[in-house]
Amino acid sequence: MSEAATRPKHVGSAVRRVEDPRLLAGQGSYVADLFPADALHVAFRRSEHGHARIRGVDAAAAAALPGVIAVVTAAELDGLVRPVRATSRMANYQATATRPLAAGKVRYVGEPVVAVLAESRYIAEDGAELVEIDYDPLPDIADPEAAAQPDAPVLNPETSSNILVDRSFSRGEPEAAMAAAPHRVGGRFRFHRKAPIAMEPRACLATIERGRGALTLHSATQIPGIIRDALADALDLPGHALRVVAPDVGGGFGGKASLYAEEMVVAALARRHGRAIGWVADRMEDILSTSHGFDEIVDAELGFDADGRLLALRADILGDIGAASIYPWTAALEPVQVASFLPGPYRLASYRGHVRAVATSKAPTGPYRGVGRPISTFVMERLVDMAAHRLGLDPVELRRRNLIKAEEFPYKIGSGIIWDRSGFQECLESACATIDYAALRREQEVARAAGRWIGIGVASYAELTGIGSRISAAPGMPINTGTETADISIDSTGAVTAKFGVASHGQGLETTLTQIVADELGARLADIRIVQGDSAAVPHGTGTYASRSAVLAGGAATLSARVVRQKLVAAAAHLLEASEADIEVEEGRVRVAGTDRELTFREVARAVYSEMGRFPRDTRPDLSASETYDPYFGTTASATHIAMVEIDPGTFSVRVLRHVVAEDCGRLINPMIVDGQVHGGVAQGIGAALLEEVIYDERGQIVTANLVDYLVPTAAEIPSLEVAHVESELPATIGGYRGMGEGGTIGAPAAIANAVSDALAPLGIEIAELPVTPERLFRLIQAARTQ
Ligand code: MCN
Ligand code: SMO
Repeated sequence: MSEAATRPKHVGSAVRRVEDPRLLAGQGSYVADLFPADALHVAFRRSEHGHARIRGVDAAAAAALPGVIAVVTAAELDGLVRPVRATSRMANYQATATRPLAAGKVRYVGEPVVAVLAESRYIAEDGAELVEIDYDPLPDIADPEAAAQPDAPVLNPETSSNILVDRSFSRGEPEAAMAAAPHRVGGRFRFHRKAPIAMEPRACLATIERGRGALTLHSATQIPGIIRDALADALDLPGHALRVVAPDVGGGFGGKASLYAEEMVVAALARRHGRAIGWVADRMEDILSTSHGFDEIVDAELGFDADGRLLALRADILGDIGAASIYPWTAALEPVQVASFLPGPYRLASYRGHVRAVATSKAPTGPYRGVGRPISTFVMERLVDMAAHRLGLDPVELRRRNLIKAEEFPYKIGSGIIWDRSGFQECLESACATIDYAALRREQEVARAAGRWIGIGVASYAELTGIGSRISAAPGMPINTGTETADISIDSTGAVTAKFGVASHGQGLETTLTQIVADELGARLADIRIVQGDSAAVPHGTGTYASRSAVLAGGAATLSARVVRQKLVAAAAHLLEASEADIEVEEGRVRVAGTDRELTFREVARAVYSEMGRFPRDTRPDLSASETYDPYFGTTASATHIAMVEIDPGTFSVRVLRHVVAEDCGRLINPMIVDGQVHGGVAQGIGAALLEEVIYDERGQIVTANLVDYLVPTAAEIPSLEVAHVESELPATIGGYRGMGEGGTIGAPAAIANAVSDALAPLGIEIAELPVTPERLFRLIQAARTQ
């Protein structure tokens, strides 16, 4: 290990975010800021039907509108852009195509059908309204359970049924162990669909380079590398003629982590017209057409003995994945993760999980912060609490008995996932200490005696982060997401540029990657520039999602910086006539240890690049490196959340009074950024627990397509959060980092569901459906009272 890695100077400290002076002063560049004055604008005419055949499109009135350049249907795009397919080697998987525009039929409200190209956004929108589409309504396929029936009408013509994925996991003796278990708890759990509401809606802008004809797509995306590779296929272009840039991006939360039809249309039309063409979603179309998250029905049962030892777990998961597979993740992404992570951080020998992903006439689901794990954690943590309740044990004590202990790692759970050493027990104890659990329970007693509905909820979880090629490549996805590359160089002015394929959209990666490069290279923070979000930065890179960037980009940064440092040391040793072992590098200077003989990076760089005579011809150095990191399996992050809630007996609204998170993300690169990530994640988890729900009616009409009907939490709903960090044992990843960007959203819904159940324990109510809105609570309480 290098000296810098053992004595980090910047890593571990709350370095102020280097991107903030730009972003907070309104100097950021988002896609909508980049439109050249002569850019053409696209507006989409979207389906108003959940499921219908397109009989015909009458574009005459739209085309006649002054300023409209073209009205484009699927047929016109045929030779210009090919559909792409999220392929997979999974058994029982039916692939569907991602098409630029609906062809033949529409499958959900909001699906793009016609693109109108015009001189301005206003004209494009007016034109889109003038398009007449003749529809022939088809049978409703909005209800997931009905859509899963063998005789249900089929939504996607290329599939034989609506079941796009059907998969089972089994380990141990699930049936026998369950039958023999002295106690069982179970139920039917429902987690409703969410929309990832980023501050900036989706947007993209294609420009054509004069002369060469190369295409650059600026997109509000998390995955510029994946979009580049997908569009290279769809448009049949070599990578050097197609660049995808994610400029400043105002949040994504998973909603910007897939390829979208609009990107295909905008790129294809820019090529056809040889002009800059762009599109910016408004809030309503963003809610209609950006991938939704979650949406599962889980029937689950947990078997355990009188000591509270967990023995067997069984679950049937039906994931409503919406109209089709999303590219490149497939329909398996969300529901299969529910099944994969359901056994959680517990010692549990027998598991059987069965998961089906069913297509319905709703917007496709895709990644959403936590992916599957907020649901698996909700279900498992509810079951664990129900078991504690059954045995009259404290929920913390039951967890303490079953959480995997330090000496039991690595531990393979029922779905085959292997947990490496992580602080499961330590997080539980740390959360209890931070919130003073015993005192909190006493406080609850007093409040209960006074008639208040106060509850305390605990939730523990584990997640796999920084996933490497072993897992990402296994199901045969179209693109490897398990590696990242860092290209680092010191230029002839001594400045450091570090280029990455990851794409920060709120995580502060410019800052944290700067910290790592500064430490490993011995450079000053101010000398380093991070280039990210650009497909041209490195030959292969994908982007930022799946809590991977600290591990993968941080690891690659470390590897490359170490090589550059070694080259710098070798060059400086030669210039200073010293041995390499005596050279120190710190704060942008190289020095012979214990002397005042030193050179700045600039002086070394000048010698290396311009004063050629100072080095023998055959040993002339360079000061750059491009290394790739593959963490192979990835590493386990874990946490325990404890929430205290109060239910208003008049309005049935739930207020979160306290929320503590104790988490293990290995070595912290920047504690302030990590805390901020936890805060944001918990806020989204509170939204999922109490407020947010995309609702479609039985005809597939969306009834929550604006921020009046779709409720996101505001500062008023979020308590002041308390976060504790546990560094159990550093994982084997380079740098010892574990990912954590999603964790807040994974733990919070379960903790709150347990807290609400605890508050209502005197009424015998167990929460099995989220969000637990005032209306749902009212009905549950009414039913309990009339029993
Ligand atoms: N970090 C750290 N020390 C660690 C681990 C992480 O300082 N031990 C820092 C990282 O350097 C990075 C941040 O914490 O600055 C998150 O790191 P990581 O866990 O690697 O996650 P990613 O950077 O890959 O971000 C993806 C993750 C996901 S999947 C979603 S969804 C999500 C999230 O990040 N969406 C977000 N956080 C978000 N934050 C904002 N503001 N906006 C979003 O859309
Ligand atoms: S849902 Mo995060 O972009 O993996």
